[in-house]
Amino acid sequence: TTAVAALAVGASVLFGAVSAQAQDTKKFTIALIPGLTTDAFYITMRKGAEAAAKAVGAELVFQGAPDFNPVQQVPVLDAVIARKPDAILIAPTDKTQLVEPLRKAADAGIPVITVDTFIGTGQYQTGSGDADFPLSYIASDNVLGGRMAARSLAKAVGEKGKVYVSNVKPGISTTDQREQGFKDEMKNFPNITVLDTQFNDNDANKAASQLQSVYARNPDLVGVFGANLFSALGAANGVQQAGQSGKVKVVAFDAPTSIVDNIKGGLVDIAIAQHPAEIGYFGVMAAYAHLTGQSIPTAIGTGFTVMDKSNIDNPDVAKFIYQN
Ligand code: T6T
Repeated sequence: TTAVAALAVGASVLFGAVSAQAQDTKKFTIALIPGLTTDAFYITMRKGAEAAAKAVGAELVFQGAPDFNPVQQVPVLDAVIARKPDAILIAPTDKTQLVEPLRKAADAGIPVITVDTFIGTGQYQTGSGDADFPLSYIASDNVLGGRMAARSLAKAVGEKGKVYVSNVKPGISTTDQREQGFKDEMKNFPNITVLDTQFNDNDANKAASQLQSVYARNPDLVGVFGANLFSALGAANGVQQAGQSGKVKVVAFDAPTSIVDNIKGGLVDIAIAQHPAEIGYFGVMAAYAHLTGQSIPTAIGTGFTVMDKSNIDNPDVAKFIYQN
């Protein structure tokens, strides 16, 4: 009997090992839904996500809409849920409008992690029950980013004069927080007046014409903060079209190659580059950790690199220019 028992133990150890290995080699499918597909920020995020997926042997599915809005994003999300991936990473395009569509994923047992933007308050797993069901939020500190932009712009304009924020639309967590941080920080500069925010709906052409109208109404305009890639690009183009290159200072959020060209050409003073590849990488790693039974942090903060003429050719800085 002892020999039989030993054999049985041996077999169960063996089977245990086999099933553990089978579990280890299960190929997880992780979906990444960006804010929109044709944005160097999300294209770069995808590269980081793919690197992480490769490292853990997961499959990454990248599916998104052509424009940044909930009307287009929700059907993409529904289609992804129908494919039953093991986890969903998503940059929700609206703090409130994506709550119920994402709850469907959570109710279907699909873990949800938000990257870049958040839903609700962005504080997850608190037991509030409203929009706290995502497991983790992986992103830049956007309030801090807005404060950094304000300090840079204040310095560039000699701490006085009229400035404004070129922004996308209210309801997007990232750009709302950048504007918030910017305005809070500007309270430290009593000689700077922050004019009304101009909302461009993520359309660079609209941002450019808004710059020209604001300038026409305020010929003493000294600066503009472009709160995301398209806002910044459009505002910079508007400054150029108004013939004010170098006179109306531009601080840009995000760092596509076009903004880098504008830094080199003197149109843009500073770009605050996010680290989208880092967001994608840690997003996939967090999903994988959860799927393999590890606990994960409810928030992971990623970095910034501030780019200007003086450092843009430094490889340690240039590696954060967004990819196409
Ligand atoms: O600024 C990024 C992103 O952080 C934001 O949520 C939306 O706009 C960008 O994708 C840039 O276009």
